[in-house]
Amino acid sequence: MKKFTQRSTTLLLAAGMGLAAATAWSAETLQDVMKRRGLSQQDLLAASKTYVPTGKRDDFIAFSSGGQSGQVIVYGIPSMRILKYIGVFTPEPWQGYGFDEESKAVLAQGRIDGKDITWGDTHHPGMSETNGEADGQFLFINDKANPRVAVLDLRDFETKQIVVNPIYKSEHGGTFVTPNTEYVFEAAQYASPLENKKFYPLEEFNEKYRGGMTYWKFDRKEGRIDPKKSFSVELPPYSQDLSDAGKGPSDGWSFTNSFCSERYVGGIEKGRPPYEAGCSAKDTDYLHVINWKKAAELVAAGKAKKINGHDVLMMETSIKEGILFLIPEPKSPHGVDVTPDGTKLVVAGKLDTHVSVYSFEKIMAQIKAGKFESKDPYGIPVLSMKDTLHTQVSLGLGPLHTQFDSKTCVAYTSLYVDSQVAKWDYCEGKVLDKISVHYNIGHLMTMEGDTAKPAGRYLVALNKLSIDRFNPVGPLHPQNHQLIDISNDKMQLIYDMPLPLGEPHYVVAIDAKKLKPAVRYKLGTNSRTDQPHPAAVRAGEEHTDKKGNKVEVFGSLIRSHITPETIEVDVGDEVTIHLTNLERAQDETHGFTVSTYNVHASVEPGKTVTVKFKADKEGVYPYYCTEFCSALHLEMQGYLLVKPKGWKASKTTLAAGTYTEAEYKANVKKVADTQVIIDSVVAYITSVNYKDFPDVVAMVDDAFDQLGKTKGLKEKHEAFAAKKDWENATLWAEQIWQYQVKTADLGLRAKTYLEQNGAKKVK
Ligand code: CUK
Ligand code: CUA
Repeated sequence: MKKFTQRSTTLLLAAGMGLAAATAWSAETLQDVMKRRGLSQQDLLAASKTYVPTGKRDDFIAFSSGGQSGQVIVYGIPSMRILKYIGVFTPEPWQGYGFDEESKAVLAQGRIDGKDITWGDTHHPGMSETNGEADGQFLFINDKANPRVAVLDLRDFETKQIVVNPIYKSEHGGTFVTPNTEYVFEAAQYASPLENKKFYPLEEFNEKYRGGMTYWKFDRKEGRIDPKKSFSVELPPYSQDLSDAGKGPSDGWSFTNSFCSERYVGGIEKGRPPYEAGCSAKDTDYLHVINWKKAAELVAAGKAKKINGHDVLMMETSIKEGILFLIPEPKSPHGVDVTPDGTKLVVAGKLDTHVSVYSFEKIMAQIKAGKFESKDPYGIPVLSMKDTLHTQVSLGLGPLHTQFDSKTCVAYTSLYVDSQVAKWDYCEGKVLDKISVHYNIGHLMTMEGDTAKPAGRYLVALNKLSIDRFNPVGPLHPQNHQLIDISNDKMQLIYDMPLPLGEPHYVVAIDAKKLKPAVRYKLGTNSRTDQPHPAAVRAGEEHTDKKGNKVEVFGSLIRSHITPETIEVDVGDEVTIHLTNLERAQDETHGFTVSTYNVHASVEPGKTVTVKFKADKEGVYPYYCTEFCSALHLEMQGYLLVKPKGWKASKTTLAAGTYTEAEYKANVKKVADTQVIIDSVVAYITSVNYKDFPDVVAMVDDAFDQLGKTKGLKEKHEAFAAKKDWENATLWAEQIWQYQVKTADLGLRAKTYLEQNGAKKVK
């Protein structure tokens, strides 16, 4: 230990005096590297389009579904560097998600029929919008397997809420938002009886099984979905699929595809043709066109029926009130995407080579004129496909999803079977360019490409197979997100990114400048409710309460100690530990765990987190900080002592250390030397325009916070020294130095930042 601290002083001195190692330059030229690595001009061009130099940031931030991991993956574009995994439907240990009480409460909202469901099949992230444009405030994502929707707040990139769909057993067409995020859509997928736990045999499929479309009311002020103000529209058992919200002229309407409108129920085991045959036998399926604004009014007027306590507008009512229509669409469609100007909708039929572009104006004209070509078996008016189409364009095999460019009329459609992206003009109806991807593309995504104002520039192809793209890692391959430059007439493939967490069906991206995430919480925040945590403490307020067999610790974390450092309980006690991270410094997260009790918390600056467990095993259990937060991180430790029944202590004093006057004096000198460094760093910082750098101002604030903690400690060690208590004198002097190290660490970080970012001398 001694050795280490002396070395640290030397390091601090060296850094403080600007003796940092000089940068070594390689003598290799670009040509050398090209030759050595076998790269072409085209490769270099691609590399220079995606490379983000150290210290620089990406232009766009992507939120990808984590597929079967039930998480969200955040990455930067164009570098494709992964920035974060966010636990949503699934526990995520690093962030303590599912291991602390606050996040367990979020996961518990997603329980179904009283049971925990700790995985999710996430498909479609959706960003909140204001006037049809991505606003960077909230993210929504759906769980196809267990019909749920989650709300994430982009101030801290945390999951805040999970809502369970009250009437479906599966869903898919979510989460799509209305232009001002009034509602978040969730469409059913595999039809089932809407009443919970109702059994009907498949023979009653047509009569008793139903699909639907749910409109979750989003309360932006609260940052939460309001289930009481949410409603659904009952739909036929047609396997509703992807959806989109109207915008501009079509605002107030929603569009939902369907497949298997044949209402086939399979039975391969009984010798019946399988679903795949029965669900694609007819040439067309139905596009559902719903006036959600009017539907909301009808629900408000009491015209809905309560099913499982949830407002459902029954088909009969929707037909009578004229808010629900169907339009035939080509065979087994997948995506439906409304153009940025809201005048057209693009439908891709998986088993057709065409994309069909419908005109919203024509749809409205037909509805107004009451011109319906027929009715479906449930009495829903069916509009003529021919009379509502704007154009059809033959793009290739297996068109799935469509996204839009910042250039007018330009769209990109994924071709699953062809393994290509087609660039085409949806106004003129012609193909502009095609590029191969690897392989079998599902969704594709352009920057803010499903908003009213797409940002263009890049496209990400989300491929289902990666076969030969990456180093083999066993039979389960990574997914392949390919980045394509779309700023020119010809598309250029510039990067392959393996994603190893699950099948990310869809991803959305936003201009990074629109995101304004916080760097710390207000001291004592429960990050899952955004409310002050009732068990938060400030420095000096830490305490432990014991009532009967309940032990409640109100503790704190700060570099580099946990308060308290000993927790004594009796076997069988229920232990609750609340911890507040008192740090203000950026990125000074502390983690917390207790050996073998399956608890973990990530406590970011300002956050208060609770872990809870029953101390049902007598013994000694170390607890510690799980984030390497400082030079003395390993010493950020403590003991949970679980005493056996009827335990009586035989010794009452702790073993004394052996310290000498010389050691005390050495510590006092170390403190004085370090203060010289701190003073010189402070002199440098205040000699330049550091106040023009907000990040530095935060670091300087934090540095002084740490230094402030030395107050009164000098008097303390001197008083012990006067009594020749060398242990206490030495250790309190050491503690001053510990605070100094943290101060100097921050100060030096600030100094380096200023030097590298062109700080200027001030008078
Ligand atoms: S779906 Cu998977 S490729 Cu869930 Cu949007 Cu199309
Ligand atoms: Cu705190 Cu390690």
